[in-house]
Amino acid sequence: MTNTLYDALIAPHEANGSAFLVGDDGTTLTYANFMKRSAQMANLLVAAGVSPGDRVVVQAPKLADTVALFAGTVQAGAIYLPLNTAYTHSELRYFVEDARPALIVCDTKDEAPVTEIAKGVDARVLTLAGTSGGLSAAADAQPGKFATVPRGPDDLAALLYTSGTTGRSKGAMLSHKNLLSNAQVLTDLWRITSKDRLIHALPIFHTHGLFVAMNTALLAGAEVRLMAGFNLDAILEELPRSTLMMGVPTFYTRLLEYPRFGKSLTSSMRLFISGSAPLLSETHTTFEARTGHRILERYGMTETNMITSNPYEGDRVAGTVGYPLPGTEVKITDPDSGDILPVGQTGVIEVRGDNVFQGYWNMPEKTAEELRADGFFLTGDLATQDEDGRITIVGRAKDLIISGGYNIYPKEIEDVLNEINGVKESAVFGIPHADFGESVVAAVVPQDGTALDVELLKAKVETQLARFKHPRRYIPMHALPRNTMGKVQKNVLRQDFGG
Ligand code: MLC
Ligand code: AMP
Repeated sequence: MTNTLYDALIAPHEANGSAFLVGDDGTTLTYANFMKRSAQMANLLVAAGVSPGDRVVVQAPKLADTVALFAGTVQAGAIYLPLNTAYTHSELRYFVEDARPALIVCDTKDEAPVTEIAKGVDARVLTLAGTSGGLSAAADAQPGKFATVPRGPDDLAALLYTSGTTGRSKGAMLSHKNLLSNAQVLTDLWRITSKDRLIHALPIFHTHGLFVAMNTALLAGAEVRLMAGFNLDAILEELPRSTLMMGVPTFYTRLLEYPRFGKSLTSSMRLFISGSAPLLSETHTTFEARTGHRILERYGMTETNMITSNPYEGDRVAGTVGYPLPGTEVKITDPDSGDILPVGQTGVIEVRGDNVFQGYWNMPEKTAEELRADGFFLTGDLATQDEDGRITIVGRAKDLIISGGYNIYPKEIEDVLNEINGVKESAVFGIPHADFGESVVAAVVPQDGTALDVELLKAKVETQLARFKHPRRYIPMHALPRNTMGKVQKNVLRQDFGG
């Protein structure tokens, strides 16, 4: 019996004694032992009552066992649902109530509130406690073999939540084929092999760190230096014995701030890849001048996996995201009519292919709005395409802020602010930020006759939204700038306060 993703990513490593995951403490997990760990996790999931098709929510630290939990979930035929560790309990409650998982895996420190949330949907809770206790210790006691649950290409492997411009987060349903086809294309395009050693400093609850980085490494049998998070010193130390790095633009601007970062530290490196947010041309050029490496920029989305990439061998042009990936169709269309636009004109990127998701969990109407009947998905990103097919992103049709590679939807923050006593209305927007690319600012209009209590706003926001979404500045205003149609002019706010 087959399990599309497991058979391609994990099963081939049964006799592979090479290093797969190398942790911060130097602990190395070989591929063969990772495969065994996956089986132990799968056995544990079944023992915890997880059946094929069930959702497994994971809001846990970045450890080798968290990666094994992903593999074990796939092997057990269940659906992996990773969540940002920065999400508050209020945010977690929404995801849990929407996805109704059979099991929630969380950090030990969150056990009590998570158990409370889990009660509402009858889910079990297990803690991932690192080297001792919790799920890891329980997995040790499980057999290292598991009868892999059959799953076909169209079965779901993962559910990744992504915020929306108009309301609450939507769960993007990703099938085995969506994930595998993209990993295969990228491994091939970027020439990833078992000789590679990847510096992995990205979180593993998003497409970038989990699928783009981890699935390609698994497919190629590459070594992964698994870092708990972005740690400049650790990266500088690992560069001379590594070949590959994937990061958001913030990674590269931070590396460039280190004066000794240059050719000698990066001489063993084969490839630096950037994505999830626009890489400034200036960063690309400075990076090349300092290291001799041209960063390879690619573009993607949670719903679509990767869509385009600059070439491995051809010209990696700063400020562009390259060409549609093999097997992925891209068209640039008029946002109103949906007609394909002539070369060079700005329109919305639409994408179709095996990489494109199956729709939003429990949201058929939202799915129909964004995923056309002919299979094209509307990304909401604005771009132009050259005569030779190269794509340049020029903006976004969606009201979205990208800070350090995290997507922040202003609407979600405005909804929280507008609910607060004394607030008449608010407008949240992004302004340029040297480290994160963009940072969050809130313009707030108090109710008539009241003064704005910024401390109250901060306190309310804190209980409801993850820290990275918090406005870094609150601007009291008498009224928001509006156009003749009554629409808030965020471009005016960005202009006035972005300096
Ligand atoms: C952390 N903080 C942020 C932030 N990350 N604030 C705004 N934006 C961010 N991205 C805040 C913390 O809350 C804290 O606030 C302070 O900054 C320092 O926290 P930290 O944990 O020390 O930060 P650091 O570890 O340096 O993290 C920064 C980062 C991280 C850039 C390394 O955010 C990161 O790993 N980003 C990658 C996101 C990613 O993987 N995106 C891919 C999405 S998939 P305070 O005030 O309490 O000190 C996708 C599709 C695709 O987009 O194409 O890939
Ligand atoms: P997410 O919803 O987290 O998957 O983020 C996807 C969004 O990130 C895309 O719709 C783009 O707006 C943005 N994005 C990803 N890669 C790039 C890139 N290389 N350049 C510009 N924007 C990007």
